Amino acid sequence: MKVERVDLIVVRMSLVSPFETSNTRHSELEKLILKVYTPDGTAYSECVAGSLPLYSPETIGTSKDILRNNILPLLKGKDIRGPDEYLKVVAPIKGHPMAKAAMENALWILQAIKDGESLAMKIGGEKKSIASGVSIGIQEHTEELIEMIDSYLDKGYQRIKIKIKPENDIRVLEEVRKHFPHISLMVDANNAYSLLDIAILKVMDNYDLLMIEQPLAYDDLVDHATLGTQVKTPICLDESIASPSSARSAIALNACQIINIKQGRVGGLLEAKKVYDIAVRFNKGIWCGGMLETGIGRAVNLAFASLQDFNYPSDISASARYWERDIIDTEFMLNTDGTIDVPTGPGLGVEINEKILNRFVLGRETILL
Ligand code: OSB
Ligand code: MG
Repeated sequence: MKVERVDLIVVRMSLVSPFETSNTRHSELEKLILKVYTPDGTAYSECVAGSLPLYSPETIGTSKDILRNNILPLLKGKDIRGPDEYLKVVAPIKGHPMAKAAMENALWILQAIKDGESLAMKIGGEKKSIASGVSIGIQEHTEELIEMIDSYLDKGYQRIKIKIKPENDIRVLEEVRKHFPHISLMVDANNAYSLLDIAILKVMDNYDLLMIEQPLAYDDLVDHATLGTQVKTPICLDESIASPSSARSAIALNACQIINIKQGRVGGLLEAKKVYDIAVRFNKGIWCGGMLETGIGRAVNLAFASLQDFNYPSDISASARYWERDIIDTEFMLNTDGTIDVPTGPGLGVEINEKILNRFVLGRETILL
């Protein structure tokens, strides 16, 4: 595949309801979309970086910069045989997994289209549908949270994840468990605690949580390992797993029992498959995380989540949970058994609506290779 041109398109889109975590609150999100041109065809892909470095060090700005000045120049004039070769070509560039993943995803998609296969097939995914969970942001009033949980349970989601932060944790869990004593429930702290909070974290053992996701700092495997000796609730890592090698470190240190794998966070589908393989080999729990992607990125996540050995519900919810208007026309629906079907058409298997996409554009930069 010869990449001849890439458009870096920044869009702003409105969420159906504001999303609050321990460190951000958004009712709109900016997204970086790539349109990649080759002589064989074009493909869209999505970069999962946010506009601010609050989830990881990367941003839309750094991703554009690294793509324009470092990744794309390395592809110039080369016939890249596939994601494997692509990773070797960009290997000298340290870090920036989200920027690398955005381009890698496009190459997978182009390859899948060329071979007339779905992306899921291309990466070896076998599941026809995936177990779906929903991630709910921090709510100002717990009654609202209870109502939201109730309505998501009604729709059939297989597990509920709620965001927590200090002051918004035990009190909330107490209420939620009072209303829903037996549901599959987990929490995500997005780094909001430290080992100084060990007393609070221990109290969370009383709420029969499926897991606690990323309680401590994004780069602190050692403290997560220490925490694991003090609490019974399984620890799941998200932000801390930035690559296959950090997955190996986390496992060697016994820093987690479960890994939330986000292909964008670890540098693309090939790297994500390595994390998956490592986790499977060491009997760790695994599920596919999300970054409030547009339909483009969510189609990639669905393909990834179709790998056989994912053993917890993933953060891949129905389209209706995310955008007022998505930039794909295909709607992902929640089946009554709480699953979502994996697209089967060639490539992403979804229809991108360029008219709608153009309506959301904040800026577009064309790079000719
Ligand atoms: O921490 O898992 C997270 C969304 C954006 C950034 C980080 C996270 C999340 C979510 C939502 O929890 C997952 C989704 O449904 O896309
Ligand atoms: Mg998380």
